[in-house]
Amino acid sequence: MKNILITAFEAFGGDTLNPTELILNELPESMDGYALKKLLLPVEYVRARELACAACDALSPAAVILLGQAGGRSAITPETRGRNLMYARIPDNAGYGPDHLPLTEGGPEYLYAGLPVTKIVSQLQEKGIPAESSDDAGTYVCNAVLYGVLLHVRGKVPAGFIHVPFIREQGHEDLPFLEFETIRRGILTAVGTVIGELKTPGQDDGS
Ligand code: PCA
Repeated sequence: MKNILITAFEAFGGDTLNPTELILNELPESMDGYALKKLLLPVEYVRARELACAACDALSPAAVILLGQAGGRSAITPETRGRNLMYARIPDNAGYGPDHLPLTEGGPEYLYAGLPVTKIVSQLQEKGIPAESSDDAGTYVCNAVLYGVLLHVRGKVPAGFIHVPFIREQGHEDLPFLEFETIRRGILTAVGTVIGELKTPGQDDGS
């Protein structure tokens, strides 16, 4: 069975949970003939990138789906690109707080995700799940892993990142959130979209 690597993050920034960790635990072990290989990443610039790239080498996945939380957003947002920039508003969980440094010296400013972002968004919206594409994965650890993995796989493996909002249980009452069940259904749908694209590339995406 071919592998799909799916990563999520631990809690950070004063939160005691990260919705992506809960979602990772809820995903099935396999879907539609693909083994879903789950990896929980620390919210640390250096180690998260290293661990994600090492998993790509070890698993030779057919696709890589990276998940992270974007507090304050109100929709599930597949990212179109990663940026060669680290800026930490708060230090990462290892205490590292880079202030406008490149992720990879001399690397391209942007690397573009290989997942079918437009199709994921439309399939989520068809199910009534709030979704929109994003071209700004931030400058924190999520972007670092996205950029690092895209650089590592060099276009040979479709890889990308999906940010999800807070969930109610996190108690950020003044900020947007989605119900956990909505996000869980959304990520399952997105994984299904990626698998569909692997099986029949380029169908019904207008190309
Ligand atoms: N979100 C952070 C890092 C970990 C996470 O879930 C980010 O957007 O960079």
